[in-house]
Amino acid sequence: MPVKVFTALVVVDVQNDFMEDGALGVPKASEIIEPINRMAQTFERVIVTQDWHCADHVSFAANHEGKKPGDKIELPYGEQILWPTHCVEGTSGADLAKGLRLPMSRVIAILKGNDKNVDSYSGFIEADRKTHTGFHAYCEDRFINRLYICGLATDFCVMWTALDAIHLGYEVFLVTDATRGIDMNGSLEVAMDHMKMAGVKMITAEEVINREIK
Ligand code: VGL
Ligand code: ZN
Repeated sequence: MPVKVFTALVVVDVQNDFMEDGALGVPKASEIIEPINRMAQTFERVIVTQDWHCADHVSFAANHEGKKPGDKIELPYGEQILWPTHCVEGTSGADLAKGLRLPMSRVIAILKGNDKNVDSYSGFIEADRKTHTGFHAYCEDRFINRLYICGLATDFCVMWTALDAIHLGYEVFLVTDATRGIDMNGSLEVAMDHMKMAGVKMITAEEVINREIK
C-alpha cells in the first residue's frame, strides 16, 4: 500500500540578525522572503525554527577572551566555530525577519540553541547530538513524512537540519531559490554536495507551489 504523504514547509532561522544588515548577516538573505511568503500560503503546516541564544552563549566570540568571530574552540561535544553575538533571546534580532508573512495559525515554532553551553545548527538535535528540540516528535505526532526546507544559512543551520531530517527518515527537499549561504571558505559548495549525496532533493519555490496546490 502506498504511504500517504503529509508535508510541511520548514523555514529555518529567517530572523532579523541573519538579514544583510543583521548581526550575522547572510549575503542576499532578503531575497528569500518573497518566495517563502508565497510558499507558506499553500501549506497546512509550517514549522519555523529560530536561533535563540542567551547573551552569555558559548558560541559567541565576545564570551571568550582574546577570541574573534571565525575562531574555533574545543568543547565537550567537539569543535565550535565562534560567531558574532546574534539572536539573543528577547531582542529584535531574534525576531522573525521583517517582511516574513506566515499563516500564524498554521505555524509552530521551534527554538534552538537556548542552552548556554550547547549550540544548535540543526532544528532537530542540538550540537551535543543528544538533545532533541521537539521538532521530530511534533512531526511524528502529525504523521509528517515529507519536508520542504528553506531559510538560512544554507551551509550551516539549513544543511544540518536537512541532514538530520534524512537520517530521521524524512523525504527531504531543499528549496534552492529560498535559501542563502554564509559561504566561509567554500562551505556553500561543500554543503550542497553533502546534501545531494545524502539524498536531499533539489526543487524551486515555483515547483513546490505547483505540487502542493490541491
Ligand atoms: C546559524 C551560525 C550560528 C544559522 C546560526 O542559522 O545558520 N549560523 N548560528
Ligand atoms: Zn546561532
